[in-house]
This record gives sequence, structure tokens and C-alpha cells, in this order.
Amino acid sequence: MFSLQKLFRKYTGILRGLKIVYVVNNLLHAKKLRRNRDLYKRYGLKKSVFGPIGRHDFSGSSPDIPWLDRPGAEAALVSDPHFEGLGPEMQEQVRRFVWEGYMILRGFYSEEEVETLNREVDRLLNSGATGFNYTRKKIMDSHEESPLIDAQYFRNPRLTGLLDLIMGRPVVPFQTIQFIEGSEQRAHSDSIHMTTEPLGYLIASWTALEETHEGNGPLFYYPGSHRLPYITCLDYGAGNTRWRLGANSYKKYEDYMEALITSKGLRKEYFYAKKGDVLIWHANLLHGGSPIAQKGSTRRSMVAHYFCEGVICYHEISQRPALI
Ligand SMILES: O=C(O)CCC(=O)C(=O)O
Repeated sequence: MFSLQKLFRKYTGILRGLKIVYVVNNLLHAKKLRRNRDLYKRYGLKKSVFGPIGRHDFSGSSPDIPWLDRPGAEAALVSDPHFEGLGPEMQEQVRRFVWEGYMILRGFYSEEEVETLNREVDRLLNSGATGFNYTRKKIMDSHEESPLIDAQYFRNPRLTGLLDLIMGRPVVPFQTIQFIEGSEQRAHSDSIHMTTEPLGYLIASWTALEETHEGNGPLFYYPGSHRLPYITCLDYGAGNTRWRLGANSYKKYEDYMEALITSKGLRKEYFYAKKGDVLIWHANLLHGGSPIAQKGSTRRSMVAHYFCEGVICYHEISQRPALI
């Protein structure tokens, strides 16, 4: 069962567009998905927990908004006892998250911690315990093969404690992605990939495992873009039908976002990071990876995504429930 999941990670063919394939996979993971029954009931969703799910299943917008996205968020933040306990530098970063949708933690991991992680990823790759998925860029969920990655980086309590504070509820570690070279991914928000109902209950951390510079495809983001409306398949004409995902749905999404960025005149910033720096971004912050200008250069990094407790988690692009 588990190896089927692994096989599909590398597969790029026609099956990826058929909703029934995901339903079969959902049934193979019935135990995980049964837990969603109470959540579906709570949010008034009258459908099987094993079937496809998408934004179209929810009517209107939920009144439940993450606390740092609400009007008056900064005032609420500064009067929170947990915020008071942070040092001035961290406080400034958390305020930045409210207004700009990201925060930067310089030197969060030491040089030694970074090298330990790099060695561990190499060990997993060399032994065949892990490998690249169908994108040929991403190594998915290496924490499942490595207690070290799981405990010291993915579930690092210094990090998850901070994420709990930012989200206003406990986070649920969902997935990790290791990169050896830059992703060269066009601008997107994570919310199209990992969606929640109510919206906004996802957060990501990005850790530099190598210095980034103009040549090796640095991460970029658009400060403040998290305050734009959430874009879903309903907005860009994904072309999904009852049985199939729309052809080139993701490409259509990327084109739509590019046009949106131009029409809004959004300002692009680059994250020039040193080893061990961490960037945390909001579910709706537009970001991506720059083209690799120096061909062959590496840009080792690790991304981790966290959902929150008590919300429905799914994948808007592939219209399937998240397997947590
Ligand atoms: O590391 C990168 O270049 C981008 C990663 C990314 O966009 C993501 O994981 O959502």
C-alpha cells in the first residue's frame, strides 16, 4: 500500500489527471481519512471522506479567520503574553508576518546542524531510502525515513512553538521537501496546493542548507501578497470535470498568478540566505524559486509545511483530501 504511494510520486502519466485514481488511494488510506468525518460534519460538508474535495464544496467564506489575519491583529498580538515573552528582534519579525506575510529567522540553525542535515539527506539518497519525485527536483518526506530529520528539524520544538503562536492554534506537521538545487517554481501561494477550510490554516518554513545568491535560483516572494483574496480552481478556470482534473490546470494557475502580480504591481523581493537562516511564510504569500542562472549550481534547502488542528485539509489542485 505504502509503496503504491511511492510509485505514484514518480509517475507523470495520464493517471495523474483522473480523479478515480485519487479515490482509490484515499480508500487505501481509509484509516487516516475516517478521522475527517467529524470535521466534515462540523463544517457542514455532506459528502464521503474518500471522494474528491475542492473549494466548490464550500459556500461563501467562513467567519473563522486566523487571528493574525483579522482587523486589529497587531494590537491583539502585542497584548498576547506569549508575544511579550519574545525578544525584540523576534517581536519585530512576528509583526512583519502580520503586515508582509513572512518572517526571517537569521541563524536559526547552526552551521553544524545544517551540515548534519545535509549529511543525513546524502545518506538517504545514496542508500536509495529516498529519491526525487516526478518533478525531479523534490525529495518528499525524507523525515519518514529519518528520525533525525523528523525530530530535530521537522518537529523542532523551537520552530513549532513559534508556528503555534503565529497560527493561534497548534500546528500539525504535514510534509517536508528537500531540494538539492533551486526549484525554479513560478510564483504561487501554498494555499492552492495545501488548502484548508476555513482558509488560511497552513504555514511553511524554508531553511537554507547552503548560501543562496543570484546564480543558484534564490527564493523570491511578494511582501503583502498574502492579503490578496485566496485564488482557487474556481477563479482561474481549471477545467475540472466530475471525473478528471483540467488539462494543464496548474500551468493555467501560474499564468493567472503572473497576470495578477503584474496587474497589482506587486514588489518582488529575494531571500539571500546564509546557511541555517529560516524564512516562514503565510499560506497565501506568493513566492517561488528564481531560474538557476549559474547552470549546475546547487541550492540545498528544506521546506516544511504545517496544517493546523481542527480544520479540513485538502489539495485544491488535485481535489483530494490531505493524508496526514
Ligand atoms: O524552494 C523553492 O525554490 C520554492 C519552494 C516552494 O515554493 C514551496 O515549497 O512551496
